[in-house]
Order: sequence, then C-alpha cells, then structure tokens
Amino acid sequence: MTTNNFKENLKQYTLRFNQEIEKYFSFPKGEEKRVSQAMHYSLSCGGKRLRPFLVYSTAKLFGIDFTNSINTAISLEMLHTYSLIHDDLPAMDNDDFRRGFPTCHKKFDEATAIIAGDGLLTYAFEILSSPKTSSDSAVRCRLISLLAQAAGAFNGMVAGQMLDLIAEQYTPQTPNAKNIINHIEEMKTGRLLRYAVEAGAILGNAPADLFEKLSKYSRKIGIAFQITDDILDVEGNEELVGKTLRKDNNQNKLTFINLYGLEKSKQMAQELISQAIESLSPFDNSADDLRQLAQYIITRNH
Ligand code: GRG
Repeated sequence: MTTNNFKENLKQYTLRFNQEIEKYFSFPKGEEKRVSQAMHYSLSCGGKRLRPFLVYSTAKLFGIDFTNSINTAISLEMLHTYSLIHDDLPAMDNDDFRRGFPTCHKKFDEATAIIAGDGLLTYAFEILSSPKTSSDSAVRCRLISLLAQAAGAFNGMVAGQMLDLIAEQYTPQTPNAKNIINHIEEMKTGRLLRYAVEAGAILGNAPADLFEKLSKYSRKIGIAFQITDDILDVEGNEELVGKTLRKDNNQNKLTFINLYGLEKSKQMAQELISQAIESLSPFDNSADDLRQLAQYIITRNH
C-alpha cells in the first residue's frame, strides 16, 4: 500500500466520522442548548481525527468494523476536544484559533467554553458505557477504566498538563530536563494516543502478546508526535497548522528543539517511528495503515 492510499483511507474515514458526529447531538429546546452547540462546534470544526483513526485501524486488525468501533472512537475525540478547548482558555495557552477556526471561548464566551469542555468529557464516558460500544460489559468496563486513567490526574493527561504549567519555570539547563520533558509528553500527549491503540486492541480482544506489541507502537508514536509538534511550532505554516505558532520562541523554554536542536529532534522522531513500525512486525499488510500513519506523524505539515 502506498502513502497515497493511507491518506485516502484517512480522508474517507474522516468524512464518515464527521457525518457520524451529527447522530450524537440532539439539541434541547431550552436556552441550555448553548452548551451543546458549543460542544458540537468544537468537535466538528476541523481536526485530523488521528485518534479515532487509530482506534479504528487497530480494531480492524481483529475484525472490528467502523460501526462497531465508532462509539470508542468518537468518545475519545470528544475527550481530546475537551482538552483542546480548556488548553486554549485565557488561563492556559490563551489561543484565538484552533483547527483553523476561532477557539470555543472566542466563538462563544469563556464560561461557555469551560462547561462545553466539561460536557464533552462527561458525554465521552456516557457514550463509552453504552452497550453499542461493545455487547461485552467487561470490554466496556476496561475501556472506561483505561480512558479515565489515560486522561486523569495521576499519571495521565491532566497530570501532564499540570507538569507542563509548572515547567514554564524550567529551562533546558534545569537538572534532569530531558527526563522531565519526556515524562510530561508521555502523560500530556502520549497517554491519549496510547489509549487510542490499546482501546482498538481491547475492542478486538487482542491476545496479550499482540496487545503488548501494539502498546509499544503507541508509546513510540506518542513521543514522536510531540517532538513533531515542537518542530512544527518552529518550522510550520500558521495557516496550515490552524493556530498561532512560535509562541515557544523563547530559547529558554523547555522544548525538544531547545534541548536537542532541530536536526537532532528530527532524527529522534524518525528513530522512534522506525521502532514503532518495527513493533508491528507480527502483523501482515493489514497493519499498513498503522505503519503509514506512524510515518505521517513526523512528515505532517499540520
Ligand atoms: C482541566 C482546565 C483543565 C484543562 C485541562 C488536560 C488539558 C487541559 C490539556 C491537555 C493538553 C494538551 C492540549 C495537549 C496537546 C496535545 C496535542 C499535541 C494536541 C493536538 O493534537 P492534534 O494535532 O490535533 O491531533 P487535531 O486538531 O488534529 O485533533
């Protein structure tokens, strides 16, 4: 399969996924509909849909199709979108644009954006708990527990965000800076990408050895994804990326680029992607979308 096929597969998946979103929203008649409109706005405005596609592509290895993976995929994208809405708030990154559109608090208002994030986070778990996710309640329970951990405050995304805020005081010279940045990114960005793949494997009842291989793949792409995000912040085109770039211009900020330099960062990302692809060796060409997605993660321009 060529890279073009992967891009086409992702495009077709995204089209179908975006249509599917509509089925999850029936707006109430009352004024409270403002919050569901804000949730719907942020969820449907752009987005590469890499996490849902990872769920789908992994579950497909075990015979699970689009329909039987959509609840898991959409609940993850809702949770991811909540994190972006909150990350864009004035108290956090204070961004005006996301995915090429005004951020939720710019389109609506700050308080609405906060509760739209809360609404998406809560709705994600409501969807995951539905029998449509999987007829097997043990599978649903595993997914709910894993997503809560991946997104959570102990070793998950919220913990990563906390450390990231604290790390604003750190510089590349801070003792242990390399370990610190890895730890932050494993939690902040890595855990949800890892969940995407592991959730697909759980849906497909993957045997333990294949689950471990897929998990390794997901951990490698997670760090490579964040290194590429830092590279895009330096080299990217604002229109393509869809948000304000070069906010990390400060050479003292703890980023992969400031720690390792641009060229070494690119080499590291490529090395991680080679390792990710290597861990897919037990799979035949049915895993080609996962292989090409890994390569896309470091060659993407947005
Ligand atoms: C609880 C107030 C409060 C805030 C929590 C947890 C959190 C805020 C933010 C999470 C941290 C975060 C936004 C990490 C960034 C991860 C990342 C690189 C996102 C961009 O992912 P892409 O490129 O985006 O896949 P698209 O738009 O394509 O989905």
